[in-house]
Amino acid sequence: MKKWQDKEEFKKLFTEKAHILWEKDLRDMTLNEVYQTIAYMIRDLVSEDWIRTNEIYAEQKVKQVYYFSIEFLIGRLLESNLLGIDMDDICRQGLEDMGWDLNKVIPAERDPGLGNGGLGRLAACFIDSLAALQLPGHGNSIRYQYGLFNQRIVDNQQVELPDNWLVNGYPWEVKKVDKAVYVRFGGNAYMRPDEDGNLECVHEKYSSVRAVPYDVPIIGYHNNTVNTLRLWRAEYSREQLYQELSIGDRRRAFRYKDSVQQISRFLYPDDSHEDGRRLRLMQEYFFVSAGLQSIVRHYKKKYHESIYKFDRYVAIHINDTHPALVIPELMRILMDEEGVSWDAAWNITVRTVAYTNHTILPEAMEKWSIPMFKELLPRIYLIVEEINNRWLKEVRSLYPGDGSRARDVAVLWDGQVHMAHLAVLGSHSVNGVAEIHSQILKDSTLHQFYTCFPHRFSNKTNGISHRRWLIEANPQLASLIDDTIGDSWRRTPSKLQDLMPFADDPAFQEQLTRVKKDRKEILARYIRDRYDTDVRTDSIFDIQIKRIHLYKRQTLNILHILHLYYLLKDNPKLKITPRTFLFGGKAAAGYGEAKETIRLINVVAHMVNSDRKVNKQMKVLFLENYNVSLGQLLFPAADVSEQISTAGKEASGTGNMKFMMNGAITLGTMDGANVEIHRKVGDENCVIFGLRADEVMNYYIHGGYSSWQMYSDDAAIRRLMDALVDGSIDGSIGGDHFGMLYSAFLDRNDEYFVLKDFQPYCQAQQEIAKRYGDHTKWCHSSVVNIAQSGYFSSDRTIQQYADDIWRIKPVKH
Ligand code: GLS
Repeated sequence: MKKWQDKEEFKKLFTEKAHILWEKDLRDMTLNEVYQTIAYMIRDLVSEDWIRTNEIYAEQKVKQVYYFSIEFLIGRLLESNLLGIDMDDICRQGLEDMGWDLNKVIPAERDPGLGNGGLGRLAACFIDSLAALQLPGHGNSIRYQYGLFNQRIVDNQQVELPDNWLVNGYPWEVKKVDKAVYVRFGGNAYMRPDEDGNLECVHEKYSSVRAVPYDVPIIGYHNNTVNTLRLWRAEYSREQLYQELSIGDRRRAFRYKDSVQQISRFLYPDDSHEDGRRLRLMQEYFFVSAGLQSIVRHYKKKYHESIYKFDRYVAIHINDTHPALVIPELMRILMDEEGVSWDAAWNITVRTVAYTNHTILPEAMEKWSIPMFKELLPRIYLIVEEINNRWLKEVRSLYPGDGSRARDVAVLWDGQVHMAHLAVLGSHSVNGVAEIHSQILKDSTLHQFYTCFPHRFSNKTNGISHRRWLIEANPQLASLIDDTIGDSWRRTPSKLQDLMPFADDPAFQEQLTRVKKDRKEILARYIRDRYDTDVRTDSIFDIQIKRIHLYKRQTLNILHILHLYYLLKDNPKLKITPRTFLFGGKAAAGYGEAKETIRLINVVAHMVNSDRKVNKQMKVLFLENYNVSLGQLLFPAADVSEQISTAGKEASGTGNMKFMMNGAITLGTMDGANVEIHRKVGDENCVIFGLRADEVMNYYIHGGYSSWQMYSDDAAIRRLMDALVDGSIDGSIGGDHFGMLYSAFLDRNDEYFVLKDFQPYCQAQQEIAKRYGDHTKWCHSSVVNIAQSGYFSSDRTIQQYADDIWRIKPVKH
């Protein structure tokens, strides 16, 4: 890896680069230009290694994995890349000499919002780990012109603004015009006999879309590996446009141009929810087809191996079902373009593809209407139909007379294409993302498939990049850890375990307290600057940051806050442990209850914060526009990590791991990866409450829960519910106030058991206060959490994928 020798060389190169890029005096440069200049300098340093990495993979003909995901929430790259090439100190010093502060330059980079939440962020942590472990693996996705919307709060409500993240250019990407491919939509497809009497497919009258790749280097950590994140942009094909124009149909020509440009324009702002829109299906096929075509082309050009050996050299991973069209698309390429028979193509496909399921919420299971699917992807539809026919024939012969089987496992059913079924059928491996989630997949969601293919199923508990979420986000804690146990944990995060003996060490506890206090002060400054509000850094920082969703139960949190407020109002002498409750997260624009939850939080926050009788003891804030960079400010400052989803609903969660790694105590239900966090740290070092997943399931199946009963039996709950609709918290007259939420709790029988878990949650909160009161014990817990968090590094997760699913090996150079 090339490096800058010292700060003098950095300054010289910076000046040269800045002059070429901006043609202006250094003193006139904006912070964004400073950031971009350094980004291009980093590109210069890594470019040889980037080329070399690909050459070595091809020379040694190693098996490579391609991670297909419709989202990669990569976050800002300047700091992580500087850390990766170990040039952060030189850069900082050089900038300082020239009058700039690196800490001020870093935020000048726009945070690319190419994802909604956990699923997209997981993909980003995974490619980070692949490069860190020197594994041959790359990402494949879409270069959205607009990322997830920017969130503003106006009159307590969420307002969505476009995220034009590319306005100033994106210095990390390289446009590869020569690698463009064409993707076909629409037209007619049918089978006809060729000269030898074999059936061949004809696909005619289709529309062509040009897919142009933009490559982003994924730089390994202190090694020479540079992998690639390939993002595809849709462009119209000039040939097709001219053809349409030459026929004289200008309207049609411009409609074509417009519809093509739509494909890579927006990221759909839904998380764990599908709405079956045509453009989304176009996006899915677009990046899948482009990605696969480029992989096959590269394989043929560089590996010089038979297409029948494809799966020995290529693994393709599909991150949820959004890229599941990989299965019929690979079949199409193998059969229509490479002349492979159905059976051979199917074997190659299944051996190549592996699938991860990320949610079991029924509303998130992707399904497409058959007529729409057929019209948009006629050739792919023929293949899916054949997959379905062959499969149902097999199922009927295995289970004769059992008609309901077909319904449970069909790919085509009830006028719809069931993507999860397609994904399981066309993959050799299916995994969930936390133990409890993988078990639920086997026991219920995909039970029928599990009985047919038990060997395909496994668990791979999620992880997070400790480089971004500890080394980069919390340098104060990282250097305390270095001073205490050495720095080998940076490469081998399981070594964080070595902190265990320091859990009761008074000197270490004191330093840790200092670090936490520093981080709370940094956050408090941010809050003061942006919201003109003071928060006490000696209060418990209790944080819930994640997408807003009924199942994640931000409502439970805010109802408890309101309850606490009433307790203080009812009893002015009451003293509680001071608390700062912080929320952050976006709601899908069309998700009414989620948007109402945001409004409720803001309304309660306003009431509490402006009440001088209570606001010394508690403060509530909703922080706007939660994203990766804001996360890097919040996780290190947390005392309490709110992980309070209805048990059985959160597949894994990954925020829970980021909090833990930064020494926060989990306050959570037995859901997702909380179960494993609890197992690692024990009852003494986290606080667990509420219904268990099997109890929740029992209520769903057998009934027996009435939220109206809770309402009549519990005066505290009654008061809270009434407050939602009587105008007392939003201070207005008339209207239905928070009627939508009231109705979800009471008229719709509280699907997520907020009222049922309310009292247990209040007790858990009391337990938190009690434990916080014993500072030594609290510190002990904090240390245990950090020490045990190494398991939740995505390096561990990726190693498991590499060994058990992809069968790929590191390539050292
Ligand atoms: C999600 C799950 O909801 C999360 O629990 C999980 O941690 C994440 C990554 O596996 O995937 N599924 C989804 O559609 N969005 C998510 O964040």
